[in-house]
Amino acid sequence: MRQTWRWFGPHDLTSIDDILQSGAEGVVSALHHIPYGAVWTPEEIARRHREVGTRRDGSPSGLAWEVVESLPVSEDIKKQTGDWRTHIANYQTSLRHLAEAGIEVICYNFMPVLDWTRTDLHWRLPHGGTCMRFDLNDFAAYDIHILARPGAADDYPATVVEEAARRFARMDDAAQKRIAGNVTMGLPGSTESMSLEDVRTHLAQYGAISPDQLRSHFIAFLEQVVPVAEKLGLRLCCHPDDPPFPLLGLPRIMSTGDDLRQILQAVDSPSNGMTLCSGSLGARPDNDLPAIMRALGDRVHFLHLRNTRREGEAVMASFYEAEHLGGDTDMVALIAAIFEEERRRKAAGRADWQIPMRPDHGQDILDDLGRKAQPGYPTIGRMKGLAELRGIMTALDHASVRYSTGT
Ligand code: CS2
Ligand code: MN
Repeated sequence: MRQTWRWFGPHDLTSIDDILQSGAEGVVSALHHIPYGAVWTPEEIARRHREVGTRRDGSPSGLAWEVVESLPVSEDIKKQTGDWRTHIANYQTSLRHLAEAGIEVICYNFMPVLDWTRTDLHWRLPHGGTCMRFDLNDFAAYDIHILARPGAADDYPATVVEEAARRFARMDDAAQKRIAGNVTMGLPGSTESMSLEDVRTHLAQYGAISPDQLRSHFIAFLEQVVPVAEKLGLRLCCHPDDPPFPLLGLPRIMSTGDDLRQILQAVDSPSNGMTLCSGSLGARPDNDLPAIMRALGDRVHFLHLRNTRREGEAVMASFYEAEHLGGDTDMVALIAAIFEEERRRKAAGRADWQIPMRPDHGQDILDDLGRKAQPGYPTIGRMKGLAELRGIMTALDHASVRYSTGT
């Protein structure tokens, strides 16, 4: 695996100098200031390349921008409305520019309206640090009572509907605003959330789009961009839904191993790949991460390694972001499955045998606390996560060489 680190650009509280100290070998970044649907120009791409390659004192960092996360897919493309055809043409142009700049791995997602969704961005843990949490009862309180989405109560079990009503009754204005803000914070690179009116407008626009229809829009998009990516030698990789179940009545179509398989098969090219995000998929009990890696591994072009702890065995349940080795996903088994895939690729002579990984979110610990980092992206918590993951990688690697029984 190639160890990488997500960097939001010059305003990121974690500097390029800090990233060097994490031991990461490469950088994951995006041009967050360019509006969705617009072209990423060679000049803007070159600027980010230079920023990644330079330390605070002006000397070379030795790091390169290796993975794009994300080249966003516009809401118009997802809904096939407005300028969606132009947006697809612009996407193709951006891919060309990225290929010319030598970047091969391009992550994106196909989640309508929201990216990752949590109810609490700083949930206090027994050890004194904080993490992000999705509380189903709080989320239902937001959906049914704060957003007041018609028919929302039908989407939750009766016990959740009752608890949501109790919680809502105890919330003052500030608490309601906090939850409403947290729920829509997950838009990458943003520190702002959407107003209730914005959310209602977005939901109304998705009104009649079924999961099957969204899937067909997704496939139409892939049919246009994958051949271009293939010609350019790029690897596209779709990030799964986070959390991996429908929210606010919006369709979600990248939540399970079967969902991923369908999309990979629909446009059957090595350039049509996925980002395996263990924290996203792992929030659902019927997703077996090592099994998904073994089944779909040859199309996994990027890895997000983190862990969640579920509270309950229902598909839709509360969870929090656990320590990287401390959640429901067996990280050792998952890394072993990744190594197996890498060995297979290496034996087949594939140039892309080493899959880039990054520690996805981290808990806020020590000096992270009170620092206004992008939620989920504290410096120290992620460094701890990366160090733990690196420990497993080193141990498995070492064991396969030194302690192999030779059988
Ligand atoms: C990321 C996602 O912060 C995160 O949880 O994994 O925001 C991810 O960048 C996008 O969904 C990928 O398009
Ligand atoms: Mn992720």
